[in-house]
Amino acid sequence: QKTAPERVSLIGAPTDVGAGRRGSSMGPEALRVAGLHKMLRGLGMEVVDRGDLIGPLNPEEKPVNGYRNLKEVAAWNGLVRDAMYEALKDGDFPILMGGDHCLAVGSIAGVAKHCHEAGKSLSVLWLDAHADFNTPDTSPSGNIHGMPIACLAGHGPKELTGLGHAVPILDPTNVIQVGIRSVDAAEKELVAENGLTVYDMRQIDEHGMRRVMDMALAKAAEAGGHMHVSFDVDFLDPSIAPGVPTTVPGGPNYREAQLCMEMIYDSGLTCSLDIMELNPAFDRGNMTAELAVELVSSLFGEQTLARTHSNRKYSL
Ligand code: NNH
Ligand code: MN
Ligand code: MN
Ligand code: MN
Repeated sequence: QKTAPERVSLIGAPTDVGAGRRGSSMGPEALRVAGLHKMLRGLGMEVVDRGDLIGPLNPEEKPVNGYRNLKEVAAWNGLVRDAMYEALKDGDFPILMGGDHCLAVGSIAGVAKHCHEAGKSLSVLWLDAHADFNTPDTSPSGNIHGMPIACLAGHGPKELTGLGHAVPILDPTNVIQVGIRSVDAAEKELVAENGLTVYDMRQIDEHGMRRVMDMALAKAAEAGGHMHVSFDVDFLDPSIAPGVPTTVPGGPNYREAQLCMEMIYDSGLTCSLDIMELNPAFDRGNMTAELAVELVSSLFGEQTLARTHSNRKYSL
């Protein structure tokens, strides 16, 4: 039976420099208020809240050469990279509390450096409405939260592609996306060319979440080693998760999302997590943060009844 990690480190990155609409800078505190720490402790883990990183304020610039706030995005990502790497070095399971999704570059750069030194391979499970594979040539907005996977795969400004132990930081064929339903026209070609594995909403509709997650986790298991989960809260249907800056209708409902998280736990593959894009300025009360905490509890093994056969072995 897969057990939860012994110690979890929470890392707050209160910034929205990568987004077009402000407010994800309030995400870390909303997750604390929703009881993330208490939930994890209740599941038997030791929890260390490392507090919030302190980076530059949002200058609210217009895009320059296709990038909005690039200097500040790079500074935040350097801080996030170092914090994730340090937590893993201390033997902890790190949870990055974002912050907008541009910070996945630094988060995954820190994880990749750790994996490189430990001789472990790395796969990334990307739960999102968006593919986040834009470059300045394809981005409709210049917002870097739409570009992190492209940057990790080596397509982007050197300030970001160079943040890791190597270029590219991550092999895009080790990225598995679930929940996708908004990809910009020119972004589609890049996603196909770079060999990501993408399970869009149509596949969830046709096969169901169960089958999609079986396939997604089998792919991650094949890569072996360390699986990083990057959870963009806009993955969820806006009817249950309004507190994000860029809602897209037609996302996973409560039950589909919960099954997704339960199956991630069952796989026993996860070694680090991002909870991203939560934006209290668009929330009703704190309902989206509370839902995120509830879903993350499933990812860490909370279940209705003790299951004796829950630890599936995923293979292709
Ligand atoms: N694809 C759009 C863009 O690049 C939106 C990206 N927004 C996100 N991504 N929230 O997760 O501007
Ligand atoms: Mn998204
Ligand atoms: Mn995203
Ligand atoms: Mn988003």
